[in-house]
Amino acid sequence: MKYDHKSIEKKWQKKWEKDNIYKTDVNSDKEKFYALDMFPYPSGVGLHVGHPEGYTATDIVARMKKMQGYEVMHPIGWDAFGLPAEQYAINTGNDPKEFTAKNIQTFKKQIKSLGFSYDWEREINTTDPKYYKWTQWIFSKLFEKGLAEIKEVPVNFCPECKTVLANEEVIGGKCERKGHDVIKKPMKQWVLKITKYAERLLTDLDELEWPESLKDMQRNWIGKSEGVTVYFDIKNNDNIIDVFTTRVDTLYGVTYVVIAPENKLVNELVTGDQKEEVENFISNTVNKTDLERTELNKDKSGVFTGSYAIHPLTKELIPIWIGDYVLNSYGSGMVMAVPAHDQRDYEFAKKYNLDIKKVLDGDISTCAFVDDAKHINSEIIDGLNIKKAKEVLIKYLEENNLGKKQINYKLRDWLFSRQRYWGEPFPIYFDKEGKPQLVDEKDLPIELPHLDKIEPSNTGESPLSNATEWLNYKDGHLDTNTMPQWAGSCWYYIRYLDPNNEEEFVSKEIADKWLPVDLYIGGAEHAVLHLLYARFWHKFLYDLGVLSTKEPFGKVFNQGMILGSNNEKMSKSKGNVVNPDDIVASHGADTLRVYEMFMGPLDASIAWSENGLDGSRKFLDRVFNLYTNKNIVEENKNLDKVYNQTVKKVSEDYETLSFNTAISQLMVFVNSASKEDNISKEQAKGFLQLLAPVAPHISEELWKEVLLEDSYIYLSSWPSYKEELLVDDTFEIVIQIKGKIKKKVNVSRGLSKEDLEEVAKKEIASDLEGKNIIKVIVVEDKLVNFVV
Ligand code: ANZ
Repeated sequence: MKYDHKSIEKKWQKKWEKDNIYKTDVNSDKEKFYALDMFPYPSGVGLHVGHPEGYTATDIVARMKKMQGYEVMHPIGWDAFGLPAEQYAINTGNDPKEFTAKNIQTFKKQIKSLGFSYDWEREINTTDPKYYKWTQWIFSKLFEKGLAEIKEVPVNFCPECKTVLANEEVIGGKCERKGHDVIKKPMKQWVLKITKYAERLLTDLDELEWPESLKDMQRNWIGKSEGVTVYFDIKNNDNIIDVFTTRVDTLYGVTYVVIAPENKLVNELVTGDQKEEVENFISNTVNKTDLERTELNKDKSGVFTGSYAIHPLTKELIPIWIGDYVLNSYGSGMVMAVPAHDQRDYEFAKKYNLDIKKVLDGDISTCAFVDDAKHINSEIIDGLNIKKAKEVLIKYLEENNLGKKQINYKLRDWLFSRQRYWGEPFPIYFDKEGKPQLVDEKDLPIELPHLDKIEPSNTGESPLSNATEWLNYKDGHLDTNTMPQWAGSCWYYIRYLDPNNEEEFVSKEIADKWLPVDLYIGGAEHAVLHLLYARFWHKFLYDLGVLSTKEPFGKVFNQGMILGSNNEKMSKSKGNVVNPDDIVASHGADTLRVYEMFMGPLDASIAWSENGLDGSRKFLDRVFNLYTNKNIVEENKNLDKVYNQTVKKVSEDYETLSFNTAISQLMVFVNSASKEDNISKEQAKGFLQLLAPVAPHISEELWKEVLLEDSYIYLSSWPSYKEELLVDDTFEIVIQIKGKIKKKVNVSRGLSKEDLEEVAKKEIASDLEGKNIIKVIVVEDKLVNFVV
């Protein structure tokens, strides 16, 4: 027998498929385990070696859980709407639907060649009307509950190409295609009110078994900040400047206030003599990104409005500036500036020669003093530290109606429409008065019409506005926007549970049994938005009463990146891309799986190595030889210890996703077994069962063809270990004469003191010859010392 991976892998894939062994019985009485992969976007370039990394990881756990007696859900599908397919279609004159269907075929073939335990009967595709019917349905519920609204929002617009651009298409303020300047253009857009869920999205993180770093990313994105809104009157103006501050204790150090260039108060505050300067300034800043505007190391610029605010406590006049470092979308879009104790204000004040007033006792000669200290120049809070000063001042401000406590979130409502073709249409029409209305539920799905021309139109309108006939609905016309790619991926893990249900998006009973997902593995690029959006929809569906769990994902893990062999990100232009098909052909799917799991910890980013790949293949060759060359016998106790250790370590390591160390242990066993003449049947079986989750094909081959087992290894029961066999039945003792070590020997456990003394005497008989033993000290399990 020869390890011919090609024929072995094909053979078993065919049989597994024919016997449908990976089918999930949703109604099974067994305990459930739901293993989820981030489903792929079926791009035109096919599978990347990064895909099988996460997929193998979930596959290992899913296979082990099945063998441990769980009913396992392990599905896959396609996140198939989105820009790249649309762009490709536009560039080549193809239809995105056909193009996507072709890509899915390729992906499917590639994924199947890797032998994952997917239940293909649950395959879903976000672009299938049978699927997006329910995406539209969820949207209609959001609309009914007032969580989806139309708002005028600035979108990226390229005046040269005359198109609206997605954020991903704007690179450094320029249109990705030809480098034109992109402007912001106000357009009517759908917005989902995720901010209503901000607090729950934050607090419920505490309960989740996610890496702390991942939770922190979500926390930072939500960005809860507790502070105070302080009101400033304006000289000769009835408006109020209400600033949000997290450092109200610095109020006495305010020397100017700054408002965002887009703030609605700007027009009212600018005095005649400042008008021209202000207009020039504003036209230069509105197109900068938020990041460019607020980053600490970026140059800050501003302009004086000509107006003055009145300090709420000292009644001093304070100049009102416009500054690009203030974001209109955060807080009130107005800031009280304390240059002595805020670095951004410090830089701004230095640049424009504004007053700097120190109110905490610290050094401000080169930069703002931002630490805690006693307050100075601050009347009622002099001598107090930050915490106490805040308390005193908040009380005073609240009592005198000069301010109030305030909680702000960085999280913004979710811009949910795109002026693009390749996405889900909205289940919305505009009636004769132009008011948005839900289409009747019986008319769902609103199918995406076929269009010959899918380019975004030059008014910035969605291409669907060209679908004249399709547009008509009742007394009005359908919405021409489409949903962003996030929509379909927000709830796909629910649809897998009940993919063919035509009555409901999921049967409540099935969802109750199978949610939450037990293990979710995918790339770190989705650590923030995808997980947050999915959690939002999940909580909304929970509130609707159609789901019973508050959170979608129990354990989440982000895999690292597989880099090119030159340690750089794999990319076509760098010529360092590895195609999994080539590896499957040259080394086999099992080798690829072992290799990717053995590269290092799952969350590390590691460079591809041909040597490493060859090493993994050699390991499988050794396994194959072991089983085809050694005799399988009823009993061989020599391997008891290493075998039991292997069962224990591999089971534990798979559970904690420590696949590299699990594979090391499998190698240790193979090394030990290779030195033996034969292997016991039980251990030969057990080892294959441990190997099968990583390398299912070779394990199945040896299981069936060498060990002649009847059932599939996937349907067998996970091996167990015996605690008492984990340790040696011998141990080492030290033999001394007058405290000097003479020899170390292994002796059997359980010997009495007298036995030990006897053994020791024999071992160093020559050293003791002619000597008079005065005393023997025996420390059990450790040493025998002869005093002569
Ligand atoms: C005065 C002050 C003094 C501040 C000081 C900080 C330190 P977080 O934690 O992010 O909520 N701020 C408020 N609104 C802003 C806006 N729209 N754009 C830019 N900056 C804004 O930060 C809140 C702090 O950021 C606020 O507290 C305010 O500056 C600024 F020694 O007020 B602070």
